[in-house]
Amino acid sequence: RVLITGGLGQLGVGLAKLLRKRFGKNNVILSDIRKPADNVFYSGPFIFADILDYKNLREIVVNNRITWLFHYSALLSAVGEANVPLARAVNITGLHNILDIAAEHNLRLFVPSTIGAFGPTSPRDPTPDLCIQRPRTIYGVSKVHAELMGEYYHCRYGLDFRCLRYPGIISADSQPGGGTTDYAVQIFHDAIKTGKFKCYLRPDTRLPMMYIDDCLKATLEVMDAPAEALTMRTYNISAMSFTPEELAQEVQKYVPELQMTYNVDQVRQAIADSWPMNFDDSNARRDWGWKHDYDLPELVTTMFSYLGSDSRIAQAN
Ligand code: VAH
Repeated sequence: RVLITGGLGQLGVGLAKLLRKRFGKNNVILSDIRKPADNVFYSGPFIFADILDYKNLREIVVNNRITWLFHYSALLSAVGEANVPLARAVNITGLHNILDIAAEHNLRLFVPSTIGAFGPTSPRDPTPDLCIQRPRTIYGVSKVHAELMGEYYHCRYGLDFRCLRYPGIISADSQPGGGTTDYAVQIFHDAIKTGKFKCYLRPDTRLPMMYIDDCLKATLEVMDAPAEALTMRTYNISAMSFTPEELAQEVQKYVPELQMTYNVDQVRQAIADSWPMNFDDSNARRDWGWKHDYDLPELVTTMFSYLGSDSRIAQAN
């Protein structure tokens, strides 16, 4: 049985859909500290759980005979900077709870890391798997901690810990949770709704990005990989890198009237400027045959095929 923490976030619902196809609807349990919309209950089991409640988590794992755990509970980069004490509690103490339970009950544990686990002193173009990691956000610090602790528990206690560093993830049917890359999702909705988009990053800010289907595919592949194939426990995965300007040009192929304006948010610009520009994921491609399917044109085509590209403006005129 599978448990997904932080299951109501941008990635959890899509991951549950994929896993339920594979393992059966009732063998994949979503949990989160938020009350879900009714339809979430219809698509499979949901349990309200606080990642800081160790005893309750342990009961959930034992009573539901959990064998795989995907740990998505976290405060992302921008929201974490706005509430460091909560980010430290959820991203670090919450992670400790999960590590102890996973080691105690011999779970296969997936914890996502991020391009945000690197900082201004890391090589940025490209950023390899192994290099200096001195991130400047509580989110990044907590994710480096998760990588180091997961690898320690793997070496010391034999925990089957697996970790992928995600780029900014773009999805059509779910909202990102307060990160720095969220603009790349919002632009699609605003282009269709109003034909206007105000971007909080400079036009030339290059960041690694990935379509959600590639992200979920990589996550399942690394969890399925035979242990002997994994020369590492934490891998970069990459698909594309783009700037707001490049994304806008691609979006304007569908919404020509899109007006892009820039209203830079210094906090998120500083975070983005400290992150990788391009990701080197050669280890993942070598060890378990990782390869992405969606480049920028395919991403934009897929997003508009999902959201519909006949902008309200065109309809209104
Ligand atoms: C964020 N979307 O912006 C998340 C992610 C790679 C970025 O970690 O914080």
